[in-house]
Amino acid sequence: MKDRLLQIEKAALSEILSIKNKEAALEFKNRHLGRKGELTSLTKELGSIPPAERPAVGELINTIRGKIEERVNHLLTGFLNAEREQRLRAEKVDVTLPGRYLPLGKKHPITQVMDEVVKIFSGMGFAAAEGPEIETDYYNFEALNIPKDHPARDMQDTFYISGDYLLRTHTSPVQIRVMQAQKPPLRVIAPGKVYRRDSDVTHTPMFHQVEGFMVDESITFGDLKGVLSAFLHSLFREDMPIRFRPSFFPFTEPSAEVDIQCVICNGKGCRVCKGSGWLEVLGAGMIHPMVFKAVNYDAEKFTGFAFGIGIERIAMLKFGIDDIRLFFENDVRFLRQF
Ligand code: FA5
Repeated sequence: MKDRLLQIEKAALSEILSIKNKEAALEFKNRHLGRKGELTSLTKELGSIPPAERPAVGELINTIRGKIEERVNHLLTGFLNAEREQRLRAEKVDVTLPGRYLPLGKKHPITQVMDEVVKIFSGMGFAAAEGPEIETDYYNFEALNIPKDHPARDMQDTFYISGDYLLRTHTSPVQIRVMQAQKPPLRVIAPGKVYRRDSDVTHTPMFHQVEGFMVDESITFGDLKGVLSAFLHSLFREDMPIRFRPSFFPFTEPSAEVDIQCVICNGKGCRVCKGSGWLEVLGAGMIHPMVFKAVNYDAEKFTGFAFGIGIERIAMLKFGIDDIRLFFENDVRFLRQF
């Protein structure tokens, strides 16, 4: 038994010298020191030798086990250290390398203009409201004094869905929804998407409007002019010439359209303003008594004005864009300029 043990020791210690990596070291350790290893089975055989020899043999087994264990653990530590060092070297960050360029996203030009318009009106005390894009005939037309078969329905080519439902053609139905829910005094703006069967260089089937209205006991056309002039001068420039022109909307009386001097030719007359020197930017007027009737407001007591701004139109003028469809093609070469 003693000879066998010394032989095992010799073989194991010489094998250790040829171990080249962690896997081989683990396999070696398991084979010699594991539960099924040679030394373990010899320990089990201790019972078959004379009792007097057992302590000495037992001690020898432990000494050999200890020696092998110490050598192989030393080897393993070396492999593990080398492995860690290699990993750290691979993870090393070169802080002197130039950074990777991540292009910054920006707000769409229409959103930029929309935000600016809302900000100017918020500054004048207007609160924002919203309404649904799928509307009923009642809110989009009827309550706004446009009964069925009224020729004014032709002013806005409508996308009908089914039955009474349609895609709203303007943000004016939000006037009705807000006035049904709240009592004057009111100062509200309602930004949102609207839809019409329309498509050319100044019209798209989906576009954005900002509705605005103010209702109280003594609101006059002078207030309308004051608020809209202040708005346009703030949005464009302080000395921008503007004009109010008589117009017609079934839900306002009197009605007006507001023009600004053509930003392309500065009023001299060009292709964009069709030689007039002026560009229309919004519709407005004093809220019609029939609209107040629809929301149960006392038209003898309250007056108010309302307006609707076409945001794409404003964006075209602000940025000098001559085809509205560019805003919706999502060509990043175009969008990157804003
Ligand atoms: C209206 O939609 C009225 N609701 C505005 C209003 C509100 C008047 C409150 C009085 C009181 P109009 O159809 O003119 O009006 O449209 C308003 C603006 O939307 C136009 O001046 C124009 O700038 C813009 N617009 C109209 N159709 C299109 C379209 N297809 N594409 C892009 N912009 C459009």
